[in-house]
Amino acid sequence: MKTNAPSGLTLYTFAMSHYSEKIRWTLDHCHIPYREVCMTPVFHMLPALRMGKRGQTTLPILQTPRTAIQNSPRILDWLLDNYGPLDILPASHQQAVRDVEQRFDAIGKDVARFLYANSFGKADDHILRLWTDHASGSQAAFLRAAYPFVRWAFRRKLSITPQRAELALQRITREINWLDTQLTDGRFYLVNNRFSAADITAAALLAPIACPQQHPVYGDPQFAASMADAIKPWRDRKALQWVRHMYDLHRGEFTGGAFSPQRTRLRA
Ligand SMILES: N[C@@H](CCC(=O)N[C@@H](CS)C(=O)NCC(=O)O)C(=O)O
Repeated sequence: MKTNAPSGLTLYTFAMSHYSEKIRWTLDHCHIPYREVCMTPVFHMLPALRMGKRGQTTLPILQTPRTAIQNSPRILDWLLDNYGPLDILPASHQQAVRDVEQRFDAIGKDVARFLYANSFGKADDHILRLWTDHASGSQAAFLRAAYPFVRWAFRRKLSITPQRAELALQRITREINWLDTQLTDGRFYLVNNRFSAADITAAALLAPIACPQQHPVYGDPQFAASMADAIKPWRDRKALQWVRHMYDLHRGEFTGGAFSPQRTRLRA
């Protein structure tokens, strides 16, 4: 790690965001100190626009002493430039790692679509609870009152229609098939037989489906139970077992301070 690396990093996330988990895991694994701020949907929009300066409202955003970086691949680039070399982004296999990263980043929206399509409006819809977990009292009250409208707006923003949900299912299945195929030759890690950002990205992006017990949101038995029927066709696939195994072996502690150690350790 570079000795002149900047300190004072703040990672803005949603607790349930799989792209946020990719960066959170990277920081934890690389022992880069940071503070995590879990934002509340809707209330994240203005701060994200202001910090990101790219006309986009997505999280994660990494706030550094000098700048703010939005978009997880750009955050990895910045971490490599400022804290490199990083064992998870080896120079010798950089392109192969980034190719796998891109592949799983590309289904992130499909995973979100699948998740919301199978949660919104169901009797055991946990989304409001998850969205308000880190909210202030007034934010939670607003979201509770406005939930039907926010849910509608969210469906529109993510294009959650029966057709798009079906397409999402097909695209996720394609990547699960790909991952299964990679693993049939007996390999354990996706690139160069070593744990890398390729494994972190694949596992983090599939965590909402694999429900690894260490995950502060998707490891929640209540959440897993609410998604059990939807996830059933994939649950025991080699690819998803591999995701849970990556969490078992490499997830380690959540050091950003947003989740109580008790909450994450209980399931570890
Ligand atoms: N390409 C982005 C995608 C991030 C993304 O889609 N984040 C979602 C949460 S998983 C988000 O912030 N959605 C809220 C919004 O777009 O306002 C990345 O890799 O960081």
